[in-house]
Amino acid sequence: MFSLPPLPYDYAALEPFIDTETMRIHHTKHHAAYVQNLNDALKGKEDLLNMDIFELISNLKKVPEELQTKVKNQGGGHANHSLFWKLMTPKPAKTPSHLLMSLIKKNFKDFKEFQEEFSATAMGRFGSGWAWLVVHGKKLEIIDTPNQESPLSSGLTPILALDVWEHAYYLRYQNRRAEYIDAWWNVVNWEEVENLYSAAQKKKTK
Ligand code: MN3
Repeated sequence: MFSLPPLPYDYAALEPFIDTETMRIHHTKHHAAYVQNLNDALKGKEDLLNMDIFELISNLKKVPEELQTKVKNQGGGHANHSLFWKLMTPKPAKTPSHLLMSLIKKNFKDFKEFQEEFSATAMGRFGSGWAWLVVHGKKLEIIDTPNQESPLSSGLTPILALDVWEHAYYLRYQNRRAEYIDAWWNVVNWEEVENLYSAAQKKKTK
């Protein structure tokens, strides 16, 4: 069975950038529903229910064909939000560490250019979905996905995630997605981005 992971901070911790009520509803209603729906969809399939969520999403072929769409949507929702919470923090470093910064500069010219490209990708995602920084071979790339599709299902490793579904910002920002994106940069957990990058490197050399 999959379960809702607790937030690593309290619901008010990301104020004023992400408001308390949005965090509460997003976690206890939206994320919780993905977990519940995933468990319901996989009822009786103990082997799948016992998998790590990120392993499951990385290996959709292991799921019976008639359940793949459900797992992609509900399991993707669970995996994506589990990452998203950890990638925000009330006590962020202003910029990435030396290692991460040098990688960003190598792949995107400079930090400002990287932020602009990421924000533009998040703005450009039509309808619901996510913007991502992913590890693709030796490169870092910015991509977006529709709905709850995870980059993991395409063999890419996400190290930064931004939810641009309206439920992620509508209470405070209404239709102003750009303001939400600008605010979100203030709570990015760069330390966790680097942890995910390092884990991706270790996985590759295994
Ligand atoms: Mn969401």
